[in-house]
Amino acid sequence: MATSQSLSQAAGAPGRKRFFSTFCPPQVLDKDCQKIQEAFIKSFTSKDPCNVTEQDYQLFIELTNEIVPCDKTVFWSKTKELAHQYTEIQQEMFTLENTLLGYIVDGLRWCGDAGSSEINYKSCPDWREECFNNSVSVFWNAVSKRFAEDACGVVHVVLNGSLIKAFDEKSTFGRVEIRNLHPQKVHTLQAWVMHSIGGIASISCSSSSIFNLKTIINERNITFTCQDNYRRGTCMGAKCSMRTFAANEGA
Ligand code: ZNA
Repeated sequence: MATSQSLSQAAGAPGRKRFFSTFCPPQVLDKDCQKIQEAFIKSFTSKDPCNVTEQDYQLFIELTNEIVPCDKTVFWSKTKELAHQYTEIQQEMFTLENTLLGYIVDGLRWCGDAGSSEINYKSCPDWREECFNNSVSVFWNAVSKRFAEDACGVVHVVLNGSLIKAFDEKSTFGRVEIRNLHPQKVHTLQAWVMHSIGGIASISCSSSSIFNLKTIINERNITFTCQDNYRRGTCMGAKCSMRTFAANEGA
C-alpha cells in the first residue's frame, strides 16, 4: 500500500474541513470550488479502489472547464520539476498541473472503499504493484486525455535527455497525450530535450527514441520539431530565462 502523501495528510488530519477550504486556487469562486470538490470526491468514493473508470471522473472534468490559450500547452515526461520551473517563469505557459484539472491533487494519492462513502485515509493501492485501474492512475489518464484534446496551435513537451528513453511510449505522455492531440487543432509538436544536473547527455534530437516520437507524430499529420538544450546556459523556448537552467544545473 502507498505511503506517499495522502489527501488527509495534505489537509492536515482529521483535516476534512481544511481539505475543503484549500482544495482550489484562490481565483476559483467558493461556490464553484464546492461543486468541483464534491464531484471529485464522488468520482472515487463508495468504489473499489482498483476498479475506477475514466467515466467516473467525467463530471469533475466537465465542471473544471478551463481553457488554455493556443500555443501555450506544455507536456512533460520525467521532467516534472524542470517543466514547472519553466512555467513558473513563463507565466503564460501551462502544464496540466498549472490548470485546475491537475492543480488540485498534484502530488497526492487518494482512494475510496466499496463498503463506505468516506475517503480512505489509511491506505491506497500502489499503481506499480497492485492494480492498474486505481483511482489515481485512472484520474491522470482521464485528465491528461482532456488536457491533450483541448490543446491547439503549437504544443510543447519537455523530455529528459539524460535517460535512455527520453521518449517512452508507455508513459502517460506516450500512451495518452500524443494519442489525443487533435491534428485539426494542433499543427506542431515542439520537443525540448533537456539534460539534467550532473546527468549524462545520452539523448539528443537525433537519437532513435526521439525519432520514434517524430514518426508517431508525423503519422498523426502533425509537424514535429525538436530542440536540444544540452549545453549549459542554453535557453528553452524563445523567451526563456537563463535562471531556469542556472537553477536546474545547480552548479
Ligand atoms: N502530476 C502528476 O502526478 C501526473 C501528471 C501523473 C501522470 C501524468 N501526468 C501528466 S501526463 C503530466 O501533465 C504530463 O504532461 C505527463 C507526464 O506523465 P508521464 O509521461 O507518465 O511522466 P512521468 O514522469 O513518467 O510520470 C509522472 C508522474 O506520475 C510520476 O510521479 C510517476 O511516478 C507518476 N505516474 C506515472 N504513471 C502513473 C503515475 N502515477 C500513477 N499511475 C500511473 N499510471
